[in-house]
Amino acid sequence: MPEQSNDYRVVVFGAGGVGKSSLVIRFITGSFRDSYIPTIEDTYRQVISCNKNICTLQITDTTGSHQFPAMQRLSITKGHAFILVYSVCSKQSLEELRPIWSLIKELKPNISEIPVMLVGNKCDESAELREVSTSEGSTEASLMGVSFMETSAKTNHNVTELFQELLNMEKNRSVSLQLDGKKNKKSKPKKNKDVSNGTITQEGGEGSSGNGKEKCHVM
Ligand SMILES: Nc1nc2c(ncn2[C@@H]2O[C@H](COP(=O)(O)OP(=O)(O)O)[C@@H](O)[C@H]2O)c(=O)[nH]1
Ligand SMILES: [Mg+2]
Repeated sequence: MPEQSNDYRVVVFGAGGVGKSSLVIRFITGSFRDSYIPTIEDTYRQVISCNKNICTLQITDTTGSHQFPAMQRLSITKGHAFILVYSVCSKQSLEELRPIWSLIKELKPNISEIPVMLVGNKCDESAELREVSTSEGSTEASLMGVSFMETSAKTNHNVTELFQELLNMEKNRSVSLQLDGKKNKKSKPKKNKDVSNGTITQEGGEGSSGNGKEKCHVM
């Protein structure tokens, strides 16, 4: 059987210093740090639920360099979705995404079915520091045939949206983050099961996506 495991694996690529770790940490923990700690490769996990199944959103934060090609190939092979990050303050960081994008296309023959987001991070930075305009970023994404978004891990702009959009692009399974659409904390006593702070919500409920595919929620 081809593995359609309980894991949904997202891999984050980009040059060193563009804010990959900051984006992932912001998404997972809600915090931001100003210091720069070079990453080799870290994987963060977030429990989500797919209908009645518990599954894991695995986010792999990679190193910016090409020091570990074997690791890079492995992450690509295992990845279900990709985030390609550059800094809007560095044109070079956008250019540096080219080789990894070529490698992704080489290793994923069905690339058109795979969610990929080109992300211009650090959009909070002042206009003078910008080297890549929003329209340049967006044009680049169209040329690549992928989606585009500008983010700031620092101000938390578009961070959740980034992951949400990416999962919304998945066509083979219906994975989506529903962080705000549902008040699944403790606020609303639910008719059905509602495993308190873990909050497994099972019914398709309000935003039911239509085509009868599974719906996944963050827990
Ligand atoms: N202004 C600004 N700085 C950021 C942002 N994201 C990350 N940084 C800073 O950029 C540096 C590199 O971030 P890091 O996440 O370690 O980059 P990585 O090498 O791509 O993982 C750190 O000093 C961060 O504080 C952002 O959205 N805006
Ligand atoms: Mg890092």
